[in-house]
Amino acid sequence: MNRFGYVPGLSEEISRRDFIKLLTIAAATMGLPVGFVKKLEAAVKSPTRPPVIWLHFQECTGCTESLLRTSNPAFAKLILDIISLDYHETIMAAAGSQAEEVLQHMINKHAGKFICVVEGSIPTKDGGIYCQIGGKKAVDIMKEVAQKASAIVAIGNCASFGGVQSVEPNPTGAVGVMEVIKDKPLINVPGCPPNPYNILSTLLYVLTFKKIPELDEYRRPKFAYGRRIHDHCPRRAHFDAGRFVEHYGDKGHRLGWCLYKMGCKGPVTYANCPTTQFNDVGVWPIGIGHPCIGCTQPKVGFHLPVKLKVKPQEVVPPEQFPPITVKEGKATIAGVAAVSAALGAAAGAAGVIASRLPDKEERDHEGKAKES
Ligand code: FSX
Ligand code: SF4
Ligand code: F3S
Repeated sequence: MNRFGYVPGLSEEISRRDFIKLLTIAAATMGLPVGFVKKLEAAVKSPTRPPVIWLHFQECTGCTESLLRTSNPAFAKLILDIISLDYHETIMAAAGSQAEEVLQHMINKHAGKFICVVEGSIPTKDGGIYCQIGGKKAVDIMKEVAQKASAIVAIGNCASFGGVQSVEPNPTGAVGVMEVIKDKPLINVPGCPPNPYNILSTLLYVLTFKKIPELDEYRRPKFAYGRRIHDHCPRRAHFDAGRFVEHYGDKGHRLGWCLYKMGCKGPVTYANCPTTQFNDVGVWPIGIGHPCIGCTQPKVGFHLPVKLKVKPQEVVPPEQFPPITVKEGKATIAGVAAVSAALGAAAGAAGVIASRLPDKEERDHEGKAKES
């Protein structure tokens, strides 16, 4: 059965070079040494690919779209190659009652063995009547499919935490899958949309190691969501030095200064966006001059006003200190602007500390900086 409609690029073969490149990026995303690429390759080429049933509920389908329309068509092919995609409403040819039959057939055929990938939130208000497919409530479909699944991967902020639909007054009572399904291994891969490499790496991890990766308190894989954006943001030096964008298009904006005053949620959001970035062309929200809205973080993305300034959670000490010199009673850092840009948080943090210290403290600080 040809299950898929036309998806640009999917008919093309992946070159060996592209294949190894993608696996290498996935290994790096998981924090695995390059030696693991061979292990990932063996898992991808294994004849026993895990069956996957992919469900859609309240969402914009941006998660699937961003996955399939990546600038690298080999990526979509790889992700569809590593799994045996047996049901996916967006790209399968079947529709209507034929689609419902396929779903029933697949969950029974692969009972206890398939991975259920979910996109979209689940409405729970008024008995769940606000999202129905083929006359069945989303919440009932979810429970029925989950009961026979071996594990669930909730992708996107919607499926993970309720998404934009769950913002107060949350008219449909939208929740993430983990609020409805409590008795199955469940991984959240949030983002709006999630980074395709995080989806690929999560699926590859499960496939290769036959277990779910280490998760944080929100069930996110730690390899992708273990670091706060603010702690590895390339604009961090500007935050520490007190150089902020005040208005879009102002001098600071043009110079790439910190977006904190524009409501950046990087100080309370955990994700690998600064390092993994999107679309193979090195872009991500902060990189193109927009504050992070916290799309990977529960109760942050969509819940907090975009312009709201968040309270940084803790001060993380800089990893390096530039040399401090005292000129006319004022502490300065040699070439602070250039050094800040090169060293990131470290130089900027030392800069802002130094500019506020009285003379004696300046000297003490200088001494400590030299010792460390
Ligand atoms: Fe939500 Fe995904 Fe945002 Fe859209 O499926 S995470 S609204 S990108 O599409 O669920
Ligand atoms: Fe980067 Fe935002 Fe933190 Fe500024 S506030 S350093 S832009 S994460
Ligand atoms: Fe989302 Fe912020 Fe990353 S908005 S894509 S978590 S930079």
